[in-house]
Amino acid sequence: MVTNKLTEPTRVHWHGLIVPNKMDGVPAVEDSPKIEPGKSFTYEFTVKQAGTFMYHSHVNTKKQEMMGLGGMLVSLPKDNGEKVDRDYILMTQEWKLEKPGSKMGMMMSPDDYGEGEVPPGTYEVNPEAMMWNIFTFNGKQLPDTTPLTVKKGEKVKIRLGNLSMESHPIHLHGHNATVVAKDGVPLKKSAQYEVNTVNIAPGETYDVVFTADNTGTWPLHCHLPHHTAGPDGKEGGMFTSVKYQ
Ligand SMILES: [Cu+2]
Repeated sequence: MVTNKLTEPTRVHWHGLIVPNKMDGVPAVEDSPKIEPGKSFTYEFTVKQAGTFMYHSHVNTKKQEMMGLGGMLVSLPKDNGEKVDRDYILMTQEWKLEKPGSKMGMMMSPDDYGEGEVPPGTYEVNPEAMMWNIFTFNGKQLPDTTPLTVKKGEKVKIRLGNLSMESHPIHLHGHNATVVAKDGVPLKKSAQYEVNTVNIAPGETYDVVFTADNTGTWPLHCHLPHHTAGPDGKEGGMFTSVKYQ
């Protein structure tokens, strides 16, 4: 059941899941009711797919989705599928935090904080932005992202998803990983391929699997330099690490 505590209608879309039309959550074009403020709606459907999916608002998306109304959704087969030792999720998002007193607009003004320039504090998220100054994995930026811990010899899965406005080429140091699924669809063995960078377009999910065979602490980050800008020229933003215990 979803209860709408916003001041405007909303609806949840189950991104990548094949559900009855009424449950799909796009009231502008489907027979799929809006949830009005203060009202609730119970979604009912049978999940027949196993894999990595997402969910997000599909009403006034440029505001609601871009202010964070979304997340990732994993469905496991009854036998839990192919065994891995670690199963991690990384979801990419972008935000524009407003400098107090600045005039909110879609674009950056010279007075705005740029990437890596937002001092610690509490800010309004600009709901209309088309340019961003904070880039996050699971809602956190370096140094507050949580390293993905592994032990030597383990098989590690990372489920990558993108609910932002831009593509993010996610790059892993020290290992190659095999892309085993895209958009919740398992790839046949003959279609799987090895990478150390996977470019995730908005709306895509990728499952990659690698063997932890190279001890150390290895960066895992977006390869767009402006998305990993931190204060004083340090690394920040969409940046975490694979850390051997
Ligand atoms: Cu990026």
